[in-house]
Amino acid sequence: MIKVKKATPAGRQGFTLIELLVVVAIIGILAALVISYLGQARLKARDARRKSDLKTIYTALTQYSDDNNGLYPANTAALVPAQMAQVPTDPSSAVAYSYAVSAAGTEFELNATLENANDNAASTDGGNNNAIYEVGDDPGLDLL
Ligand SMILES: [Ca+2]
Ligand SMILES: [Ca+2]
Repeated sequence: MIKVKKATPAGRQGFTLIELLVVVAIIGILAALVISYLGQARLKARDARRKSDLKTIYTALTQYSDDNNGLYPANTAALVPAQMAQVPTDPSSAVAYSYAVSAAGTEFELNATLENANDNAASTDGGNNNAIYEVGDDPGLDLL
């Protein structure tokens, strides 16, 4: 038979089981909060990287167009090596960002999928898809 000693304020020997459970629960809650916060921070960092990548590719496409009579390439791989050493890819999937060029080659659109559902950049970019972050010189951004 297990004897449970009653804790008294005077002459305590240690923590009661309840006190230990409360401490463990508090540590668990704090750990969950920290992990959640770090996850959010990393997610936002990846989204910032996606926006920056699209800006970089946009600039390279503009340079390509300047060098090629105002025409954009059929794919972003054509930017290497003259306009950029390497075309950036999505930080999570390492897949190339979606790119489309108009039939005449005079307009383009670039897309990235953002992870942060609270980021309104995808719905305020002027494009035709509120779930996707779109940039380009196509006025309605409706090539993709
Ligand atoms: Ca959009
Ligand atoms: Ca679009």
